[in-house]
Amino acid sequence: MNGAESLVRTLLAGGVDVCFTNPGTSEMHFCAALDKVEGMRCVLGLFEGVVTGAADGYGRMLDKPAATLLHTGPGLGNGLANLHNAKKAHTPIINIIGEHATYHIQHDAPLTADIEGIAWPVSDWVKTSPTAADVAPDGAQAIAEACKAPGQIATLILPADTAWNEAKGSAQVPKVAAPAKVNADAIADCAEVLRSGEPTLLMIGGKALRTEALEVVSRIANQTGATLMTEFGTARTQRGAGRVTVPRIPYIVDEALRVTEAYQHIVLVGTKVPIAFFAYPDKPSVLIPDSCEPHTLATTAEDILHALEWLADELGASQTAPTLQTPGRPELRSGTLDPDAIGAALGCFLPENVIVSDESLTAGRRVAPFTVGCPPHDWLYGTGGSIGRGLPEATGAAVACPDRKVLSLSGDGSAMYTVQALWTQARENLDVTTVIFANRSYAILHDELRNVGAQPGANTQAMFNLDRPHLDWVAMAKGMGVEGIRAETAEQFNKALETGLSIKGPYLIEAVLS
Ligand SMILES: Cc1ncc(C[n+]2csc(CCOP(=O)(O)OP(=O)(O)O)c2C)c(N)n1
Repeated sequence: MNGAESLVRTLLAGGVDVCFTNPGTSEMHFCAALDKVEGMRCVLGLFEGVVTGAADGYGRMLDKPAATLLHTGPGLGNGLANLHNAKKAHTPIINIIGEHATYHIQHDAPLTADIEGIAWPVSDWVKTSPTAADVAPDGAQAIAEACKAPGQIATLILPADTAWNEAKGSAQVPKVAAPAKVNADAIADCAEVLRSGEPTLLMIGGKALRTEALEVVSRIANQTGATLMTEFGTARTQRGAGRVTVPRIPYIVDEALRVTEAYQHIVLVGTKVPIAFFAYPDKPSVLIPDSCEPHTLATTAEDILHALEWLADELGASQTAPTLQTPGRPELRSGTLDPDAIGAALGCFLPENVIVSDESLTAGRRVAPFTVGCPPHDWLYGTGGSIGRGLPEATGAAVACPDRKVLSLSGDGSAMYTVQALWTQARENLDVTTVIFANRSYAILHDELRNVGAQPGANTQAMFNLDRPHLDWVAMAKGMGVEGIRAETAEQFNKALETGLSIKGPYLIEAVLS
């Protein structure tokens, strides 16, 4: 068997059976091996940002890595933004990057590039396999690295001759250590703070946002009087009726500061001290007052559930009742189609177990609260601030969870970065309903211009408005094989959403906002 086949066999034996791909010539032996060995589902993305974003969505939902297959430095480069998002989300991913044959690199052919240099900033582990015999053990190591807590990006670079030369066979994945347990000092410190009666904010992120951990967090808060809040960009939050609802810290600096000013302590669980998305003149970067003392219970890489249960035990909170969300759906709206009308419709129709991929930005900030009382579901937010995440992420989540409906909420600006994801959804017949918030602008940038104290002018209007011409989302969806409809009133949107959520397969709604 050649190196490529040894890698495919290693991946499959290691439980990696989905490959989001956009290949080229240097990956041909790997492609051939994917035909020769059965068992890998290969999902084509028509731009590498779709490939890497889909791998992010897949890994967030299954807590296990998919592989990506990308073509040399430029292909990897096209996928960087969503690898950046995935790294911030601690999503496990294995990138396989084709490279020229080892002896060809010296000649500086057109596609020769510093692939390791491109890979490192968005990877936790990078290796170029030197020979065919190394490919399988390196692949096995890549799986182990990706699976290390809290989830890592492993990038394996495969020179073409290491793929076509003779190899020794597949390799076994080394044992991956379980997440480290927190030490007794962290428990004692946080217990003391929470017992003190001094105003304390319990800030949670990462795996603390899964149902079981959330219940323990709520027991602790109810026992001690601490206030609960989540980080702003959460990779995956389990929410809805019967689960614990926790508000997010606001995006706007002044609003966040107003929320945190009352606290003397902040206890951190799977997150860091909250930091402003951007710096602004005369505003702080850190979103807690100087007088507020941080205490870390558990980092993202540590065993968060274990730490919370230990702390609850220490505080005598193990039997305290958690506060669980009561079920409830809002009334449908009529008339003007604004974010509240969209929120009400989502709250009215959201099906049980749906996965919501949210890149709705300015409009979406008002939408999520309408859905807290809906049946249990997962909500995926942006973690890395790089837009063009939503449509690919929804695509990957749908591949990961074929029995669950996926609802993709996206700003029109964000959706245009990786619109090709719709084609993958059509080709794979993925059960994704996409809602485009067509405000026909980069609305957030209008706000940010005011936030930095500048005045709008002709050039900022030209840079921030998506008019001249208007984007025709229904036509674009149709061109990629996805049925779509435009809604301009609340009534039209309500009907379109009900339709989209009731059919199985991709569907797009262009919500033209007033
Ligand atoms: C890769 C990348 N490029 C550019 C930006 C800057 N940026 C942030 S939000 C935004 C516009 C988003 O527009 P849209 O999705 O329509 O949402 P809206 O602001 O209208 O709510 C841009 C260009 C970014 N965050 N990431």
